[in-house]
Amino acid sequence: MAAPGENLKIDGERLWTSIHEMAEIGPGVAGGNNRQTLTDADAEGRALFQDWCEAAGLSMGLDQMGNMFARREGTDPQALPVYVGSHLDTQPTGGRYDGVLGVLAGLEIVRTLNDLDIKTKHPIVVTNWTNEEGTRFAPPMLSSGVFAGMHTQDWAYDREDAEGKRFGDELERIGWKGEEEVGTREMHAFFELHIEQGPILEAEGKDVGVVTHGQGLSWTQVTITGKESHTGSTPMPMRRNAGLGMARVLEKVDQIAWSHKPHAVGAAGHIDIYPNSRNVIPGKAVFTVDFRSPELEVIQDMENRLRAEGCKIADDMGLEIAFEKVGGFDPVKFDPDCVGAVRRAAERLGYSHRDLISGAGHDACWINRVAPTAMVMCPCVDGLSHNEAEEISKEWATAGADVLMHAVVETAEIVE
Ligand code: HGY
Ligand code: MN
Ligand code: MN
Repeated sequence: MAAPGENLKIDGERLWTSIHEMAEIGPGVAGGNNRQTLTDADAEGRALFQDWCEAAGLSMGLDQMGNMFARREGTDPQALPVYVGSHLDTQPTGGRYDGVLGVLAGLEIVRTLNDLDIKTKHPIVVTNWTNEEGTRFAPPMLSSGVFAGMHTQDWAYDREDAEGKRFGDELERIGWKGEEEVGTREMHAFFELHIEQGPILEAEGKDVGVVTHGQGLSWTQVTITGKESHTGSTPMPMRRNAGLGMARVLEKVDQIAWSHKPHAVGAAGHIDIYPNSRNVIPGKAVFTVDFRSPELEVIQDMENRLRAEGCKIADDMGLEIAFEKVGGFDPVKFDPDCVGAVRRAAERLGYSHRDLISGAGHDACWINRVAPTAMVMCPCVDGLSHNEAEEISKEWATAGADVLMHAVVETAEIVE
């Protein structure tokens, strides 16, 4: 396949402007974003994205999980499209670039090809996957997971947020539930640009990450039950303190992850304590343990040790403990041909680059099960993400989008 010329570049200024226009929707309280999935802010962001796609001459498809597919025709309508995208939903204290960079870089590719009147044999489809973050409705990558056949749609529709609202009802309420059956689309390939959300690229002074693998993820929700009682008048030996039990389990989570250094990681980001009153011994603690590793057997070992150690701690303290697997996916090896297209693009464009294992989960991790898939990453300042202070440079965004475009256009086959 003919490779695009090294002078084929996106319009970095236009991409940067679009990213910051999107960032005005669902603002956080500290300069980032709170555009959680299936909120009114998510609906507003989707509408803006749709407007931009239509202005770029794209036709929008919408499936029953709210996944958005904006199509640019190819010269061969029978050819399977090359998909490119990410997610527009954010964490409650999210940054402006996590997910958004990948969706809007896909749109920027189309805008650039339109400007230069470049045609490709395969259609190109810019994608927004619903609920990648999994913070309001667990698990993460929910809708790309349904698309890839990892979850049933009914199960996804029944996921509930902290207020007991159902995913299916909220999708209906915001008016972004489509007619199209989920997962029927066939892809020639899928590419996703994402910020690294880790420190490696910046520390090594590299412009681009060529993502060869994604580490696996395991989310176990733990419920510890003790007995609510007065913090003043209950003698220490009589206490059944669920909060203390949680603290001891979380100390074990840290030790388990460290025991698999340097790659494994473990922590709990979601923690609810009941009744959360200053003078009541906690009767219940509910928290989600997030374990990750590039090696499946390490993840399995960490899950098993969490259960064994947790039961021991609960028995010693006269507490009850229950475990529920609420999310997870195996480590991912991306498609070598697509990874090669990314690497060749970085070389052709003269961007410094290095192979990378993704520390975070992405929609590409699920789509890799149904189509040849690869990812491009750009650095982020101090490796910080899932924090409103998340920051990247326009140059990093531009380099990542240039590489993404070359990989997409080479795979979609330029028509001279
Ligand atoms: O959890 C993750 O890795 C992703 O950011 N949702
Ligand atoms: Mn993301
Ligand atoms: Mn994220």
